[in-house]
Amino acid sequence: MKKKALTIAGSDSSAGAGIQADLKTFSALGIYATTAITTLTAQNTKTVSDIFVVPKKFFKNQLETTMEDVKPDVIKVGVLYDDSIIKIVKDILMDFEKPKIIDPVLYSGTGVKLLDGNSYDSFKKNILPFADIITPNLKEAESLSNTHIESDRDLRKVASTILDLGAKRVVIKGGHFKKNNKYISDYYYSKNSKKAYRITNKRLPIGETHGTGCNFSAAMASYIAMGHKPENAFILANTYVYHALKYATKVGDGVLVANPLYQVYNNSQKYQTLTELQKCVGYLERIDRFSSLIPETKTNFVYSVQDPTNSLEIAGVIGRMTNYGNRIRTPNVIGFGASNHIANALLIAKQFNPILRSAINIRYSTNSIRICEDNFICSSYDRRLESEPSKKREGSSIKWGIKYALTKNPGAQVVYHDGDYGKEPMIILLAKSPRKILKMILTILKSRENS
Ligand code: PXL
Repeated sequence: MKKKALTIAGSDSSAGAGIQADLKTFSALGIYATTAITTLTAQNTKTVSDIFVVPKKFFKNQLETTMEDVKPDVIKVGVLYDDSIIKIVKDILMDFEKPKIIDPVLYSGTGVKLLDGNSYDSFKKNILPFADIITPNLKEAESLSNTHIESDRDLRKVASTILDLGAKRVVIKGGHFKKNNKYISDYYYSKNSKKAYRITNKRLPIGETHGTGCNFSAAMASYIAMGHKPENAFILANTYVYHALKYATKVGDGVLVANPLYQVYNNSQKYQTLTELQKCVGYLERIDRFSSLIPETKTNFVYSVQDPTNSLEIAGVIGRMTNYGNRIRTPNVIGFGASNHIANALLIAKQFNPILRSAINIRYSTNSIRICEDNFICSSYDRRLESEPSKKREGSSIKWGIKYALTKNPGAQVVYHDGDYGKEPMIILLAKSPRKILKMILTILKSRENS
């Protein structure tokens, strides 16, 4: 049965943090999440302009009605805002025997108070002791322990104060340490085992972000619900958030927001890309006389994810397609990063025409060129014009050539060159999808039949 979580937290109308971030993370990690909303915030990536605390009676009703039917495997607690909410949550935590992850949210990423100053003591007394894991950032750890943190040497003492207040484990997120540092560490301390762990990542050059803490604690809660040990959940959640931050997005004029759905989108797009290319390679194998279009240096056929950052995000045929009598043979294995040349050609072409996602190289002949010129937008380059240093750089000729040809004609669907000393001439077809490439190939073969 699917694992379930309950998140007790505030709504962030800009959807980078709070309930909205929690739902994205729980869903991305395959956990069904229910919600009990403590506060509604009116906010954007620059500020929180208003906060509405959900009336006590209604808040309680959300919790009771939801939990009576949908029984969570883990509870995650975020913004509580004031004592009226704290008391109700305390009663729920007291009776809940499964893991409880507490994110002691005191301020928004933009610096606005999310726990009323008069309610700190109540939070420490009524909520903190129920934490199986509590996840403060440096500022929150300072407030909870009444200790100023100067360097990471202070952390053990701070952690032990927080553990003495009743939490079983504490994860201190060190993201705000020494702003210029190249690295960021997160620290894990456990009361029972007396063990401590530290994970260090390279600091990403993205400045302040919004929603990181919520995504981290929701990821911890997800991995705990799946049955991971707390120290493993710490490692997994750290990796998860690192990716969410690496692909943080700018949705407004203020801070960036984390992108907890990055891996979901990326994996699903990669799967679609692979299966579609595989299908089209299968069709190509069945096209009569396609073998006559395979050049001496053989063919690669590539399909890229929507916005590839490098050739590893472009699928191709591992080992290239070869002609074999009048048929073709492909190893029939498609993989990301399988092509260097054609993938690089596509990457350059995308700079001129971003809708392009697929490419193939075929044998050069004057007949094929004539057909292409009659049917498609074409451009060409002369390899003899490439500078000597560029020629010497491995793999750079094709990049230079595509750039040259597309500068002349950015809408080109076909780019060709007629070779150089010891270099085979070549035609490259470019299109939105591998299916469009197949159509172009059928056009070329059919026209050759008729000529
Ligand atoms: O990131 C902490 C946080 C939690 N919950 C809500 C928030 C924020 C930060 O802005 O708005 C609702």
